[in-house]
Amino acid sequence: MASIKRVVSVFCFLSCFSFREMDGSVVLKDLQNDKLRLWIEEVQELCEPDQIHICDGTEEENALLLKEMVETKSLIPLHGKFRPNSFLARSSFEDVARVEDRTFICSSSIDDAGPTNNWKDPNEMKSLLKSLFKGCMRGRTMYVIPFSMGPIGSSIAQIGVEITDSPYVVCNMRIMTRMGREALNALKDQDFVPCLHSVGVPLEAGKMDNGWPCNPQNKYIVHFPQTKEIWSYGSGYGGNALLAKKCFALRIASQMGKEEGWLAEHMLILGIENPDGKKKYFAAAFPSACGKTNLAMLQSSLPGWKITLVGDDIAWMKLGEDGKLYAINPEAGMFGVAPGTSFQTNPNAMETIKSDTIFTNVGLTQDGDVWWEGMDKDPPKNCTNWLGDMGEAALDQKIAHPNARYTTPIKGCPTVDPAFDDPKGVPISAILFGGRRASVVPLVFESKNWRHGTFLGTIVSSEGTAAANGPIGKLRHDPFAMLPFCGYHMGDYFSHWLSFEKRGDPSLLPTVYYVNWFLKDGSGSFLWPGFRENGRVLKWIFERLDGTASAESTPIGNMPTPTSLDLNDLNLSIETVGKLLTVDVGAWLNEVEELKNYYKIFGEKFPSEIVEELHLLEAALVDKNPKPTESF
Ligand code: TSX
Ligand code: MN
Repeated sequence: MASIKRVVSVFCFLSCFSFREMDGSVVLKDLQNDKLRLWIEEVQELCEPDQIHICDGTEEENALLLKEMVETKSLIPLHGKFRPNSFLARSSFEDVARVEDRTFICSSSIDDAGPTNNWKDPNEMKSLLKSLFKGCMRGRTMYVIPFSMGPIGSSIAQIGVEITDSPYVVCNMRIMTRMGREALNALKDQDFVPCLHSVGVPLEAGKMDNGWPCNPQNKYIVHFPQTKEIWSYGSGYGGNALLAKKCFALRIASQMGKEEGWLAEHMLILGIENPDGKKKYFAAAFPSACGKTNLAMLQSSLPGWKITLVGDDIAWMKLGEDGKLYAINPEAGMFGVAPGTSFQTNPNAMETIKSDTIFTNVGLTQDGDVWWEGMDKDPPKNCTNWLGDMGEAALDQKIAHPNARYTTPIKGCPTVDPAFDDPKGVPISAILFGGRRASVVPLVFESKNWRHGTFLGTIVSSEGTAAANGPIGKLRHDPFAMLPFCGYHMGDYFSHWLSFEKRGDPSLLPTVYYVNWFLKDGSGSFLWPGFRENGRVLKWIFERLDGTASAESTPIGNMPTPTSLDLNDLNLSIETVGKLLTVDVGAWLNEVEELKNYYKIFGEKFPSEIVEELHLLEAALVDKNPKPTESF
């Protein structure tokens, strides 16, 4: 049932058009939640929209919004034969990615935001935002989107409500979250996280919009961790506008987790079943451009080993009554990077995005299909690029923007895990950290205990590629892959992780592993085939947890013995295997110095336990070092 409702008495085509379908729709006076009703009224008064639409999440509502966006040229419908129920959006060239320098954590004290966040005084920021938002929705519809992060009714789930003036945001939020009447019903009189968003472009009477309104000079992505509010202005793109994702599910939720004793993490969740039908769940955190989404949807090369998808980006984890750590994926969709996605790198993603997908900033083929770099060899003839140009004008330009995206329902993935909707969540047996390292970090090693595992989270770092993470080859630290996403001081975040050792029986906590698919030989070739073959590393981890795979203790942790890691049919030379599974003591001693230096940025709040772990590592390395380095 479409839920278009005129709250303000302004004549409007949209509300008139759908009048007959309004009977069952959600209207303001129906809202049981006082905070929600008052907040909507407050925002209406501030933003002065022409009308209000409370979203019910139905097919009909979605179809109506999509139809409208096609009519206003905000969306291009793709060819029904190749991509049924799928659309292409082209953003402004000035609005193509998250904007970290315009992202703020407004805790009352600067010390609560820490050295890795931009901080502004919450009162000053609030008044600045109020002046920006004043009248910002004139000429537009204000959409109210109730959503649940996680299976509705789960004790780990949370409710949020996003108010936005972007119909693109509504349709994306419908894929990314459990959105609409069900979430509203679950809210009852409980608290929720208010997420206010505007593209920051009031529409003058009689004026038509361009396809992607935004306000590039005035972008603000603002979080109030104490009061659990999000205000976002000026951008319509991804993490800046779909406020349920990075803003709520990571920045605000990390603060909630600290207060309430749980974890909101930038992690995929996968299920892994061995040939005997025994099943475990792993969570994994990687910095960008390490193939996290590819791992989440992996098809293992090993016969009988089945990997299933619970989540590709975010995990919320809480201790269960049995003392184990349970995870839910708070999201319902994937907002994945399109370039590089192919039937070779991620066949399950390619299957998932065959229908019911919104593409943003990819190329458009002559026959109404999508294309991006890395999908196959050459672009089809006369392919329109992400800016809408073709031929002469498009020379020198990539077909797809490097940060082009697909928004697609997780349920459309052929390997979605049966427990995806389970309100209990899934018990996590292993947590994997990793990064892109051409040297130093071996293929896989195992932590000795929770504290050492937490230390491994703090040392996560990745080398820049042409596509991401700054200068090519330069090491960028990204502890827990949470650097841009922790809503409070990262020193306190490390302490919060350490605290789990004391919250219950530490032997029931997941075991932490560190992996690196990106080791290179002297000539710059990758030593490990990666992709489907990573299933072999997952198998070793699985069997370590079961006590059936052996390991050798090293200064950095436990590593596979040569025969415990299944390398059958890989044809790797003994030399290559040696390089993949060696601890380069000298290189690790340099790494220790690098870490000592890096840790300085966290100042007073850096936990002494992690310093101790670093010293233990150093001592173990020195013990093994055949030729002491100059510092000794
Ligand atoms: O996603 C990747 N994974 C994880 C897969 C589950 N990528 C792509 C990274 C960019 C997002 C990888 N790239 C992986 C990997 O395991 N490994 C590599 C490096 C690599 C690249 C190409 C080959 C091998 C390794 N190709 C051949 O050897 C033919
Ligand atoms: Mn992410």
